[in-house]
Amino acid sequence: MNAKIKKSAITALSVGLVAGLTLGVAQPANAAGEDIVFIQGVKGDGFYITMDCGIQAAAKKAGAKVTTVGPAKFDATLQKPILDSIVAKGPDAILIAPNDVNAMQKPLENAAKKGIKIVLVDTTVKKPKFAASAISSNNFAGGQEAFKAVQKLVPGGGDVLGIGVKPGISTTDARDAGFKSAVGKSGGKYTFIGQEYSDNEPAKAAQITTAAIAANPNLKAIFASNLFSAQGAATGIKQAGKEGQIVVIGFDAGPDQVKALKAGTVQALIAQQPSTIGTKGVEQAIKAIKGQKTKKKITTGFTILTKANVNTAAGKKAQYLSKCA
Ligand code: T6T
Repeated sequence: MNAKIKKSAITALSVGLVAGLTLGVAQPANAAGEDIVFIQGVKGDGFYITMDCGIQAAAKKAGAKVTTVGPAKFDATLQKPILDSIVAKGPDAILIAPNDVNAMQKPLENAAKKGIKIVLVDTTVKKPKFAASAISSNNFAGGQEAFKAVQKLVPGGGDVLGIGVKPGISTTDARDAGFKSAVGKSGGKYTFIGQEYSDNEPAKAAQITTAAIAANPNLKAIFASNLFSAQGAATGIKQAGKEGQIVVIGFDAGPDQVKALKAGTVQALIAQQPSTIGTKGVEQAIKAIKGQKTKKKITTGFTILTKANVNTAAGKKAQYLSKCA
């Protein structure tokens, strides 16, 4: 029995006693279906938009209601008050992509203590034990994949640079670590010249890119570990006139990134499966609400998009949406 049904059962009990009536079966307050809230990592991001499409489709199928909210920036100081206000309303479950591994730990733990089922979608926190389920890509492996793409595209070796988002985001930190570790194990042909952070601002990623190109004549490849960083890296490459000479591998496959791939500014995109993450998130949340066994950890896959497969059926299916179909 979830917290809301418990609440309504108590209400029914007290109303029945006061009125001196025979008690019937208590109806849950949410008789129309489970009441779930999806808190995105950030609003307006093709990754979370696509995830929301999967969430809404799964909710419709299950007869549940999902309300979607999110902070204007990928920033825990903006996401925490949103979480607090949602928790105060007492939904049955929350699907959330926490903005920071530390800052969102306690607020989420407290929400779970109140009986709200928590499902982590995409990002996680330091100790996710309280969560009914955590669903994400294997982000470390994604970073390693990115380096494999570099090896194929630049077999002669050279300097490579990482552009992440900011320390404390589980996903991008893991991708950055996976990439760096793969460079380290590659036998010395490639030099990792540093990890930069875009703060999720394409303009900052562009600036980092042009500055790195100016300072490193042997720069051969850039790994940009999320959508906005990759978008900015592509802009920087264009501004420096280095299309095709410096390889860019971007994580995610938003419409803008796909355009850059087709134009030859970016050479490979690692597309995640946000819609599947969302669908599975709803499924696990409903199981948790019903008191059924959940899967503590679910890992979803990738599609590596290049010019060669971007227009195939599989390539098209892997691309993110700017709105639900
Ligand atoms: O890469 C995705 C997501 O997986 C990550 O946690 C944050 O950035 C994105 O939303 C893309 O912008």
